[in-house]
Amino acid sequence: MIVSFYLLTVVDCWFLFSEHKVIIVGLDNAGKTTILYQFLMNEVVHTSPTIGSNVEEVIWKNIHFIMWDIGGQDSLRTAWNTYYANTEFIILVIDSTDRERLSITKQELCNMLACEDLKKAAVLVFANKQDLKGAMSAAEISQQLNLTSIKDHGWHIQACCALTGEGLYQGLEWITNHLRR
Ligand SMILES: Nc1nc2c(ncn2[C@@H]2O[C@H](COP(=O)(O)OP(=O)(O)OP(=O)(O)O)[C@@H](O)[C@H]2O)c(=O)[nH]1
Ligand SMILES: [Mg+2]
Repeated sequence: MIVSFYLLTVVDCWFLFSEHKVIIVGLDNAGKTTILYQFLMNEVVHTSPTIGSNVEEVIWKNIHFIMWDIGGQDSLRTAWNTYYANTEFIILVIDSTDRERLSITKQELCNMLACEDLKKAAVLVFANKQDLKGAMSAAEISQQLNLTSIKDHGWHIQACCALTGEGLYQGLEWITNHLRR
């Protein structure tokens, strides 16, 4: 009886005992590196454009995430797929003031979701830079990206500001709830 209860608890909490791979993608200047280091250190770091990637272990509520922040410049995007294997979550970061390039993000998202390696990955979209005048709302971005058409992946969109940290942990909360399902 006690053994089966223990086993049940372990099975229920499997996600606490493993590492979860997260890739942070999005166009250059979206705020990916800023978000990664907010998660790691709770502070805003000075960033320069990422060439290649940064990887950090982020522990939140006893859950271990291995987060890969991948450079978003045009010339680097063709290499994104080298990071896809074993990814559980895609964090797609958007500069909510960058209306002109939202269609490029839409195409990149579409390409990612068609990849076999990301078949089981769920998507968290961060509508970042909500502090800036003229930022698109999460609802507007959701509509532009046609997120409701995504049927074969879990997805969620969260408005945030990486400079203050507002919204970031609500996003992580969605990820952890998704793991518990
Ligand atoms: N106002 C404002 N600025 C932000 C926010 N998040 C990030 N930034 C700024 O946006 C700029 C780019 O941020 P990064 O985190 O370097 O962007 P990135 O997505 O990693 O860019 P690449 O490495 O080139 O792909 C920096 O000057 C950040 O301080 C935000 O929420 N609000
Ligand atoms: Mg960066």
